[in-house]
Amino acid sequence: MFTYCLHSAVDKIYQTGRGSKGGTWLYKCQGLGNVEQIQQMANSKFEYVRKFETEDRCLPNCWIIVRVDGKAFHKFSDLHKFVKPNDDRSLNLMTKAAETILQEFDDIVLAYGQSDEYSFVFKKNTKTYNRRQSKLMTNISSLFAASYVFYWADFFPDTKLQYPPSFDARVVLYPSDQNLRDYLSWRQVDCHINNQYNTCFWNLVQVSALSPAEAHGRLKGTLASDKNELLFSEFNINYNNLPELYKKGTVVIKEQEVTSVQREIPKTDGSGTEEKTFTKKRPKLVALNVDIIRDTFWKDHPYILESS
Ligand SMILES: Nc1nc2c(ncn2[C@@H]2O[C@H](COP(=O)(O)OP(=O)(O)OP(=O)(O)O)[C@@H](O)[C@H]2O)c(=O)[nH]1
Ligand SMILES: [Mg+2]
Repeated sequence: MFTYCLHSAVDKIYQTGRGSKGGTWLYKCQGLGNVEQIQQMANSKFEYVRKFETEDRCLPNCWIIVRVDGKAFHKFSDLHKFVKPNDDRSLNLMTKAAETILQEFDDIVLAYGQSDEYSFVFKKNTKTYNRRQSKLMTNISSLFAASYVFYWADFFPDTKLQYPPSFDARVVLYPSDQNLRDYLSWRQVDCHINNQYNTCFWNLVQVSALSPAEAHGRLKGTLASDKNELLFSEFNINYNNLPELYKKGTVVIKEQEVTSVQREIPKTDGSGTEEKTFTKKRPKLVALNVDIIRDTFWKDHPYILESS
């Protein structure tokens, strides 16, 4: 509105700078010829309200993690008849949405997802959005939700989307590489624990026809080994043979893809052209269902922790 009034007040105004929210406004006027007058108008008596905005820049030199999580997905998954306890369509759609985020943000070096959540790791010294938390998390959660909807029909061709899903987001900072690895280990252990419990629970309900309360009662106080034993003895399921996608979740990384191209270039002595081979490196997204707790993954992909 303000911009509109200002525009109508002068013959011609060019705006430069970073935009209305927090940036410097610079008006170059033609016609009116009075820059000071325009600056006075820009610094209106309402301008002070901007000072109420809080500084939310992430600490320097820390890994920045943005984690998105589906809102009330217990309801969303029921309504859309997700396979219990793991629906490949949903898990793969989540990864597709995550890949959209990795493509959009160059400084994200890794993403890890399971169930209805995905964590995105920005390199330690990223300058993306000037490290502003609110910018990072709102842009990621909105793009994630938009992508989830955008690609829905590719993964659920026979299921109509009943309502727009949404995802919350939070930012967490980790100062050390070990903290970052422990965070990712925590999420992967969570994936395994939930998967083990849910596999037992839904077999008790769907195969043994226990009520949900009875199934909960049956699993109360059991250890991991008890659950594996239950799966094997009652349902002939060897937990270790379940898909890695269910047990480990998905880690998406950017690997350098090296491609070679042949080009005709002029010879240095000017006598025509010659064919030369050039190599090009570009990041390629790779989704893996592997252990990210042990050292092997980090040794195989050293550039992740080396990125700064
Ligand atoms: N059947 C099925 N359900 C899933 C799958 N992935 C996620 N869910 C559901 O999504 C829920 C995710 O858990 P939470 O994020 O803790 O719970 P929520 O209902 O999303 O609630 P808030 O995140 O607090 O809004 C699970 O408990 C399941 O009900 C899947 O592959 N199959
Ligand atoms: Mg959720």
